[in-house]
Amino acid sequence: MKIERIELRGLELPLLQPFETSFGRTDLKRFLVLRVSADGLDGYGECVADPDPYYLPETNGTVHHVLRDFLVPLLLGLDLGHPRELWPAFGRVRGHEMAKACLEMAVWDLWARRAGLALHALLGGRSGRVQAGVSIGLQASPAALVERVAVEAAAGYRRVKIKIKPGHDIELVAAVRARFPELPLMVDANSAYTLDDVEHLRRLDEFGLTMIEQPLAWDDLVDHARLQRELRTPVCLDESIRSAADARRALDIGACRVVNVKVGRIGGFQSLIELHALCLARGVPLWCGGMLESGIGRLANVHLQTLPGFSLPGDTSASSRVFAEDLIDPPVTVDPDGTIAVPDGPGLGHAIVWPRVERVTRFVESWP
Ligand code: OSB
Ligand code: MG
Repeated sequence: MKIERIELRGLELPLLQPFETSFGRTDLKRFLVLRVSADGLDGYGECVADPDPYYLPETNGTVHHVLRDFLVPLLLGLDLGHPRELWPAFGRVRGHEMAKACLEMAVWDLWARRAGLALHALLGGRSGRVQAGVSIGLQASPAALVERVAVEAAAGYRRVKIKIKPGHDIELVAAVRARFPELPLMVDANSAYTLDDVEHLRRLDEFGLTMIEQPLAWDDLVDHARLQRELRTPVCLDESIRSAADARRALDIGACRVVNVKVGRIGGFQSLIELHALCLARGVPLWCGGMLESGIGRLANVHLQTLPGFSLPGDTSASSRVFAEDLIDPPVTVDPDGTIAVPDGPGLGHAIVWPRVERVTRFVESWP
């Protein structure tokens, strides 16, 4: 297959509620979407980069640059026998995982549609349902957080994650635990602590958390290994794992006991397939993170969680928690039993509502 046309759009979607983490606060999602075309069909990819480099180094600007100047010309010169060939073909470009992943995702979607397969089938997954979990941002007060947790628990989510940062941690966990003693609960620090906080973080051990996500630096493995030796609570890595090789190194030195995977953070589906095989072989629990994706990226997350190594509920929640109107129809919904139906139609499996995409488009660029 030769890709004939690639279109990049910059979109803006307001969030229903501001989302606050240790690294910042946002109430408008500004992101890139790609459409690739061949043989009269289109495939779609959503990029997880933000306008700023506060989660990881890539931004919408760096993704745009790397796509336009390197990855798009490379893809337009290929005759693909399978989308798995893209990951090694992109190998000469170091880093820029988010840029690689969104272009690769669009090609996998197009390939699946052309083959009449659901994306999960092309990835080696199954149909059926996946377990939903939810990530709750920092709130104005512990009481407000407990109320948010109550709403999500009542909606059926099988695991709740709350964001923490220094000065807003132990008392938040204590407040949620006091009201929900049995709820599967975890925390995510987005790199807000250092090894000086080991004694403080040890206080989390008494709350029976399923894990603590990315407590230390975004690019660290060694200090996390030291911290994990001091904690009973399992450490889960997010930011620090940007490839299957990173996951292997992290597991080899005991930097984590659980892995959060985001396809945009590790460079795409082929990289995911390799990381997934590693975790499955080593019996390491794996779950799918989220980046407040619109329906395009959200559906991709639903499909990939059908691979057998995804043993824990992830961060994929209902579209309606995040956006007043998603770009897909139907949106992603969560049943009262806390599960999401996996679409069986070709590719991502739900229609992309093009007039909505156009309404929220701020710029378009296309190649050739
Ligand atoms: O660390 O998992 C994270 C959102 C943006 C950036 C980083 C993270 C998150 C989330 C939200 O936790 C998960 C979601 O609902 O998509
Ligand atoms: Mg995280």
